[in-house]
Amino acid sequence: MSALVDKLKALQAEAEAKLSGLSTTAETEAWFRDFLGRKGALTNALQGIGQMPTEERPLVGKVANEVKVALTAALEARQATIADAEMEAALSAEGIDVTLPGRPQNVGKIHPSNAALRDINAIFTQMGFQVYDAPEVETDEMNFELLNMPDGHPARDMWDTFYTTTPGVLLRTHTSPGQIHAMREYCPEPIRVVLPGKCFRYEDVTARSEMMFHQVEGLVVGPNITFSDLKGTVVAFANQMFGEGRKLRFRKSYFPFTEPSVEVDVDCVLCGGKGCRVCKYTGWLEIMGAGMVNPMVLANGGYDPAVFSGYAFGMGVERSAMLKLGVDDIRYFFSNDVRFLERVGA
Ligand code: 2NM
Repeated sequence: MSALVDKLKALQAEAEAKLSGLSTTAETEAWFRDFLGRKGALTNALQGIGQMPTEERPLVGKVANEVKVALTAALEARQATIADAEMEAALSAEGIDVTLPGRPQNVGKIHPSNAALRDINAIFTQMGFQVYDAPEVETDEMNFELLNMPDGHPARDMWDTFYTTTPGVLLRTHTSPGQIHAMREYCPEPIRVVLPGKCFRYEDVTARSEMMFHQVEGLVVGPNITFSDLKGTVVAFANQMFGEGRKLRFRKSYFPFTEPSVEVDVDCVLCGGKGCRVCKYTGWLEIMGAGMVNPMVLANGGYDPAVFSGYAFGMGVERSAMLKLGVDDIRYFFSNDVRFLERVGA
């Protein structure tokens, strides 16, 4: 065994001992220069190889290479450990833990009233209806008189009304006054309009009635509009809104602005008509009122009732949404409880 081999082994042991005591990247760079660099200890030690007997040279060369490989690997391992430690130290000094998961952003949902309004509007606009926007603050004339309910008409009792301090000005009790606006704007052209929006009624708030709610009314006026048109349109709507294959029932009813008038029922979406708590064991759910527009109302809208006829319908948006979503209390819609939106929002 040559003395040079011993020297190389000793050099390796010394270098490894020093390396394990290092704690900064700068120190490992100095260590590299001292031991493995071009003017380092290893190169230095091999300077004497030229004077060695030829047969000993391969062994020394092999050992020198092994030492170099071992020290290079040890250096890399030490540098990795130090880099980790330096990163840890920097992170804790900054006080930011980049491995913490982000805080989830609350994503909003569409209010179920608005989702139902959009659904209803979409169904009717695809059938050629236009959406007509009308005021929420109205006159007694628009809300009642022109809809065939002069002052003192008993049908006014169907709507307990919010009056303002200005005589003759009120919050609309239905979107029907908007129909007068639409007719007057477009007559004598035929029209197909839907009127979505808020309505206000002075009522005791219960699970079934709020004092503010949304309605969608529809109106079609033309030269040959019949009850068959009304029926076909309502059937098409109900199948899209509540599911294909729905059964409908038209019951005679009364509204001051239509004649004849009907109430429209759909077979209960929950029990399929067998009878359950929601349909009060009748198998039917009431979804809208409708009828042929009273000639007086057509005339008030500017149309000649001898030439024009029309049908109209009206439905409660929250009512429809409750049936669709299985919500049993209308007060959830306007109580601003975010859990309701999370559960049934769209
Ligand atoms: C309903 C039911 C039946 C209706 C009628 C009219 C107008 F102005 F054209 F005559 N607008 N809305 C109507 C008819 C509304 O809601 C339950």
